[in-house]
Amino acid sequence: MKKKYNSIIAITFVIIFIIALLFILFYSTCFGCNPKVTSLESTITNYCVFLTRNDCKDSSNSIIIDDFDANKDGKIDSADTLLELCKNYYDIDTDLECKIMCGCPEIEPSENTSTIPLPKTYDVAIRNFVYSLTITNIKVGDSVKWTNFDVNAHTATADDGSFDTGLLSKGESKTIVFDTAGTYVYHCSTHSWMMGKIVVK
Ligand SMILES: [Cu+2]
Repeated sequence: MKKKYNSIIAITFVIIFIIALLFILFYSTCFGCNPKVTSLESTITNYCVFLTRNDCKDSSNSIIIDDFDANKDGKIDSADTLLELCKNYYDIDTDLECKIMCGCPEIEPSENTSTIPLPKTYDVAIRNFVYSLTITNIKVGDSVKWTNFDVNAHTATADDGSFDTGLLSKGESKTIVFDTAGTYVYHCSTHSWMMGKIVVK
């Protein structure tokens, strides 16, 4: 009776040992599961930190992650950007939502820049001793480009000395940027009767 009891204990231990061994074997080799697939979520979390630090304002979506299972189908996908990966993996529709999920502030930075009009350049031709535009209305940050088409050299020189194209020979041009609002009357330094005006608002 005691001998039978001992053998039952022994068999139980052997079974427990085998089960424990199978567990260890299963988790160490993962039986075909890809560690890259299982670590995607932690990778995204890690890259989120990177995104929040460097890329929240960057709409170019530049962080590339190689070889992860973006579609959760158990297969490794080719290289993708962090935001594409993040959107696929969490079924998120927009870059912004993914950025917010990563901890970026809820502002789409591109909105600010897109509403500011780009600076323009206005052409003023010099022909037959005349500036083609006598009054040029521009905005702060815009530029005026003078081009001389005469054989004689001309300048566009501010009366108050704030700008000067210098002598422009035939075919030469000079661009001046106007960063300060105001009215700028100018003339040609070699032909004082030639006059023009720039109004910067
Ligand atoms: Cu002149």
